[in-house]
Amino acid sequence: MKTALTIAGSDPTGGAGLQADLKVFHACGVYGLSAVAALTAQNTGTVRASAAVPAEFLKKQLDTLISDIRPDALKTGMLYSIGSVLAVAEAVQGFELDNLVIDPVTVSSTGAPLIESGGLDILKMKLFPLARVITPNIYEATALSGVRIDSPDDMEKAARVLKSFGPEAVIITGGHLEHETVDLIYDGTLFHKVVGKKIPGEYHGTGCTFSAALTAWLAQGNTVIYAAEKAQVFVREAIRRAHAFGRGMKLLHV
Ligand code: PXL
Repeated sequence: MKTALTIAGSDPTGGAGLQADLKVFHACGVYGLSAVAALTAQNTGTVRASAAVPAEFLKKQLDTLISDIRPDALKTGMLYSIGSVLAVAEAVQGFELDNLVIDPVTVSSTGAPLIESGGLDILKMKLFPLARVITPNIYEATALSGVRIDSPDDMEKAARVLKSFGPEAVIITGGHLEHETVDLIYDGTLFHKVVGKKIPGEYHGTGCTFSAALTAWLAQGNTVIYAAEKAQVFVREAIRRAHAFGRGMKLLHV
C-alpha cells in the first residue's frame, strides 16, 4: 500500500485540516501519515483561535517519522508560522521527498487568517520551488500572483506567474467562479481545464479535500492531470453528501 503524509493544522470539526486529509487518504486507498503544524479552536461557524506548533517540534515530528517511513507523496495545508514553512522545506530537501503538493492556505472559509504575516512570501520562496503541484484557489492565486482574477483569461495569467515561482505544475481551483467549477492546470507548456457542475451552498474543507485527494492519487503513481480529474469528482461527491451537523457551513462527507 502507498503512503501519503499531511503536514497541516488541526480542525476539530474534521471538515478541513489534517483530520479531513486523513479521511480522504483512507477513502482514496492510501495509508495516511500526519504531522501537526498548527492548532485551531473552531466550529462550523467560526475560528476562535489558532496557534502554531513550535517549529522545533514540527521538525522533530518530521525527522522522526520520515527517517522511518518515507511517504510516497505529501501535502501541506495550514502551516501558520514562518518557522513551520522553513521546517517543511528542510525536511523535503533533507529527505529528497518528491510528490509534494502545496495547498497555500491563507484564510479559513469563515475568513480567519491561517498564516502569519509574511508567511506567504516565505512559502512562495522556499516551498514552491520544491513542489510537484501547488493548488491555490482563486483568492489565494490572486494573493500570491498579484493578478486579479475575474475571467478564465485572468486565471491563465495568474497561473503563468505562479509557475514562475518554481513548482512543476499549478492548479488553480475555481470553485468560486459562477455556475461551473473550473480547475485550471498549467505545467509550463499546456493549459488543461477540468470543468464540472458547481453545487450551490457553503461548504467547509473543499480545498483540503481536493489537495488531499490529489496527493493520494499522485502517491499511487498517477499523472497530475489524471489525479486532478479524479480529485474534482471526489470533491463533488463529498459535497453532494455533505452534513449540516452544526449551525454554520456544511461539512463534506468523505
Ligand atoms: O480549508 C483551509 C483550512 C486548512 N486547515 C485548517 C483549517 C482550514 C479552514 O478552516 O481550519 C486547520
